[in-house]
Amino acid sequence: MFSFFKKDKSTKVEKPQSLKERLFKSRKKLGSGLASLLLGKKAINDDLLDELEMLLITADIGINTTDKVLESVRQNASRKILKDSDGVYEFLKTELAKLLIEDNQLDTDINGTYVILVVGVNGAGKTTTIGKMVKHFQSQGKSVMLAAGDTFRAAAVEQLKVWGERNDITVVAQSTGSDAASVIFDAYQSAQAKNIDILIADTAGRLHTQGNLMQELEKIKRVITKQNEAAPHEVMLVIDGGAGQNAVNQAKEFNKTVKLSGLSITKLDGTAKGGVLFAISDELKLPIRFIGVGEGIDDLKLFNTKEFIDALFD
Ligand SMILES: Nc1nc2c(ncn2[C@@H]2O[C@H](COP(=O)(O)OP(=O)(O)OP(=O)(O)O)[C@@H](O)[C@H]2O)c(=O)[nH]1
Ligand SMILES: [Mg+2]
Repeated sequence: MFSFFKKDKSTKVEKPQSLKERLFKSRKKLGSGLASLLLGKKAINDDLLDELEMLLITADIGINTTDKVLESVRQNASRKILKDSDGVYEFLKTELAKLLIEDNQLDTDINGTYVILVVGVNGAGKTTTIGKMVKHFQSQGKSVMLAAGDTFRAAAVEQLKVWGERNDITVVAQSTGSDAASVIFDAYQSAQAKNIDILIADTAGRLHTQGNLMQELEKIKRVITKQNEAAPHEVMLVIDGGAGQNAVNQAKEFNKTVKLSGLSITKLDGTAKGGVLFAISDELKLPIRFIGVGEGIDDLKLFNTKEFIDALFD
C-alpha cells in the first residue's frame, strides 16, 4: 500500500568517489604507513631510518629516490633541523611533493592542429586514456580527431571507434595490418584540412624490449615531424600504475627511442603502488599529465601535485 513511498534504487545516484577514496590502497601503504611509523615523537635513530627505508621501498618509491630522500632526512636530523619523528612525516611529505613537476598541464592552444602521440606497453590503458582525454578536451571546447594507429591488434580499431562514437568524433582508420605511420600521416593531413584543434594518435602496445616495434614507433614519430617539425607536440607515455618499478624501466626505454614529453599513469584505483609516481618523476623529470582512477569515461583526472599529495597523506 505504501510501496510508492519506497525509493527506487535504480535511480539512486551514487556520489562520485573522491581522489582520496580512489587512491585508498596507495594511501594506506604510504600515507597511513608513514603516519603509524612516524607520528608520536620517536627519536630519529638508525632503527627508525631502517624501518623508514623499508617502508619507502615497499611503497614503490624506488631505491634511488628512497636513498636520496633518506639522505636529506639524515642531514636535517644531524643539523637538528629535524628533532623527532613527527617532523620527519611533514618533511617527507614536502620532499616527495618536490619530486613532482608542478608545471604539468598540456598547453594545446597553438596555431594549427596539436598532435598527441600516445605510446606504451600492451594493456597499459592507452586506448581507454585516449577516450577519456577526448571528453576532457571537448569539455574545454576543443575539436578532437583520433588516429587509429594500432593496426596490429585485430579489435583495436573497433575499440577506438567505440570511443569515437561515444564522443561523436571522427576516427581515421585503415584495416588491420596496414602501416601505422601512414594511418597517422593521413589523419594529420585530414585534421589540418578540417581545422581540428587536437589530433590524438593511438599506437599498438609494445614491450620496450622489442627492438623492431620500438623502431616502428620511431618511424611514426619521424613521419609526423616531417609534416611539421614542431609535431608531435606531445609524446605521451601511458603507464599502468600497478607495474611498480617496471614502470620506471619502461619509461626510460621509451624515452630513449621517442623522447617523451609527458606521462599519464593509469589504474591508480586498484593498486598500492602509487608511490611509483615519485620514482618516475624523480628519475625522468617528466611531467605527469593525467592519472586514471577507474574504467569510466570520467575517471581521468588532470594531475595536480597538491591534490595528489593531499589524497595520499592528509
Ligand atoms: N581500473 C582501471 N582500469 C583501467 C584504467 N585505464 C584503463 N583501464 C583498463 O585497462 C584495460 C586495458 O586498457 P586499454 O585502454 O585497452 O589498454 P591499451 O594500452 O590500449 O592496450 P593495448 O592496445 O592492447 O596495448 C581495460 O580493461 C581498461 O578498462 C584505470 O585508470 N583504472
Ligand atoms: Mg589500445
